[in-house]
Parts: sequence; C-alpha cells; structure tokens
Amino acid sequence: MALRFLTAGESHGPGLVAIVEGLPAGLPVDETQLNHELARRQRGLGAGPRMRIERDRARILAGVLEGHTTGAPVALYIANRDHAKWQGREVPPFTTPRPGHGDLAAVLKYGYTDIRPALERASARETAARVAVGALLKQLLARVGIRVQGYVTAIGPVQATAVPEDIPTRWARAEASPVRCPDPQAAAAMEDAIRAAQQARDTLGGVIEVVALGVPPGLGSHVHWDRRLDARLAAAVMSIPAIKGVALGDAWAQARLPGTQAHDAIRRTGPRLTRPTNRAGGVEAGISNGQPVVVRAAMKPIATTLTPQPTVDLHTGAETETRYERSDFCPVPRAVPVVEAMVAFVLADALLEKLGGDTLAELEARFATLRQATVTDAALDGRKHRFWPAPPDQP
Ligand code: EPS
Repeated sequence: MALRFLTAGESHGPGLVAIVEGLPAGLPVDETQLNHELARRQRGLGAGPRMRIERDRARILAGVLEGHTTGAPVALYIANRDHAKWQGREVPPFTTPRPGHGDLAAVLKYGYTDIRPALERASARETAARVAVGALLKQLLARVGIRVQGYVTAIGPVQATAVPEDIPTRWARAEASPVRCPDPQAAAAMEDAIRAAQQARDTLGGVIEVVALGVPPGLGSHVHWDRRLDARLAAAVMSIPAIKGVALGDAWAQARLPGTQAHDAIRRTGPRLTRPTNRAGGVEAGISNGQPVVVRAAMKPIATTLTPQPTVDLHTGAETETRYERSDFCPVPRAVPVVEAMVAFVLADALLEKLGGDTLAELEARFATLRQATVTDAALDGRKHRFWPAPPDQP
C-alpha cells in the first residue's frame, strides 16, 4: 500500500479529522474544489434536517505549504456545527438498538451500557472526512487525466433505464438532478418514491454507479489476492456505512449468462485493440485493462425509521419498539461522492504503488512514460501491433 488514510471523530462531537499519508510533494491543492466536494455530499433529495445545520468546510492543518503538498501527511479538520447544541447538555440514555444499525453489534462487542458511543462513530457523518480525502486524491488523479465521478441508477423499486452512453453526459445530468440520476424520467419517479417513503414514515435504499475514466492498464495484479484491483475496490466501497453489495461492471447480470455472452470481445480497428463492450467494468484478473472502471454499490435503506421497529430495551430486557431522533430518509444521492472518494483512494493508491515518485513531477513523468510504453486505451500504440513494449534490443 502506497497511500493510507485515517479518520477520527464522532457525529455530534466537535468535529472530524482525517490524515492522508503518501501523497507526493508538489501537488497543488485547490481548497475551493475540496469544499465543493463536501457541499456535493450535503445535497440531495431525502437528506435529513441535520444537513440544514451543517456547512461542511475542510480546514487544512498540515502537509500543505503555499498551496502545495510537501510530501508530509496532510491533516484535515471539518467542524460539526451541531456540536454546539449538545455542549453542557445531559444526553438521555439510548438503550433501544435499531435493527440494521450498528447499535446492538457494537454494544455486544464493546460492552457499552449505553448505545451512544456506538451510534456516534457508526454514523455516516464520518463520510464527510472521506469525501475531503477523496477530493485531494481526485486532484492527484486529474494530473494524469483520470476522472472519477458517479450517479444513481436505482432508488427503491425505481430503476434508471435511459442512461446516456457518454459518461461525462451522465455525470453532468446527474449533478443537475436532485436525486443524482442521469435518466430524467426515472429521476422524476425516484423523487416521487422518496417523498412517498417519507410520507409513509419509511426509508429507501438504492444503487450507485461510479465510473473512472482514463485509468491506464496495469493497476493492481492477478498474482496475489490482496493485490487484485477489483478486490481492493470492493473492500473500500463496502466499508461505507449502509453499503451491503459491490459489483464490478455487469457482475450480477453476468452470473445469469452463458460464457459466450458474458465477456468483452477483443477486436482490432487498425492498429488499435478495441473492446466493444465493458461488461467486466474495466478490470480483468484483478488488473485494470484500459477500459473505464465501473463500480456499482447497493445501499440498504437507512435503519433509523420514523415508524418504530421491534427491539429489546437493553436496560430492562423488555421487548419494545425503537425510538426516533432524526435521520435521512434516503441518503443514496448524497452517498455518490462518498463512493467516488473510496474509488479515487484505491486508484490513487494503485497508481502510486505502480509508479511511485516523491514529487508530482516524478509521478507525471513516469505516467507519460507508461502511456508511451504500455498499450493504453486498449490501443496498440501504432507500433507493429505489439501488446507489450519491445525489449531494449528490438527498436
Ligand atoms: C446518521 C444520522 C443523522 C445523519 C448522519 C448519519 O445524523 P443526526 O443523528 O445528527 O441527525 O444526518 O449523517 C450526517 C450527519 C452526515 O453528515 O452525513 C446516522 O445515524 O448514521
């Protein structure tokens, strides 16, 4: 692993902290872009009242001098505005675990007598820190032409069907939609579904798709399980609260097809290798293959529901019902930038692992060499239809 990050912070504590280690020196840091990403995570139909309180902004505490990374760990801080409301207040005991939340499992594990510490850290508030980290990594990836962005393809029972072919068009349409869906008709139905769920005092989950363009072939490796890019993407995305399923490309549809219909033909147009389809989602045998990397994530409906659910009071032992404080109704549109952040992290990590470089200039030069030497974009580079760079003795 070339890159790592840690986060700390509770949902209603003073704030969130992230430390990113392994960024090369000399990366210009655009704070406006960083805060733009944080604002994207706050927006979306189905957000709860907390998002009207917070105004997430990242303060850079370390690792950046005169607008550029120094190569030292970058530390970020995001304040919780809601914290002021809790200061000096007696917090009532919370003893009724919500089915589907981390409440019960964390109490069993850590022996808490009150659920509060469990829910404070299990809360998706922590994902603000991940988005701030992801914004830095997107800025790094953009230096070598890699772009990572996503959209919503399903909310509850509503599925997007008319998604434009062109990926940047999908991204642009999604950003203009309150549910981040690039299919306008499905988006309208998703809005209705979220409002109906809210009225029914219920919550909805959905499916998010993130696409990375410009990923060179050769990230990750088939040679060992923990180097496989698909496995690393799945683990990173699955670590997001409420994500319960991750797939690369058309994995779920592929499972129901015969082999002759499930894969991506290898063809040639002039000197270029082409892949007319991308069912594999840009990764074969744990290695990026030069196609867009497509990651799909299934988000369960949020566990905190206005309608009570059956539970047991951990203090009295009596069967009872959950109680409601406050929550999102459908966090799926807001979770898109979080999935983007985790995908950006894995790609940046795999890129730095492959190319290294203490400075951005070194990384950029090595990337230029890779582009020249490798068969990028599934192309044969115009050089005698080779799949691999010629050995030094063969010009
Ligand atoms: C969350 C519950 C809600 C969400 C929170 C995640 O917080 P609160 O209990 O303060 O209303 O708003 O998400 C965020 C605060 C955020 O920034 O995304 C939960 O229980 O997971």
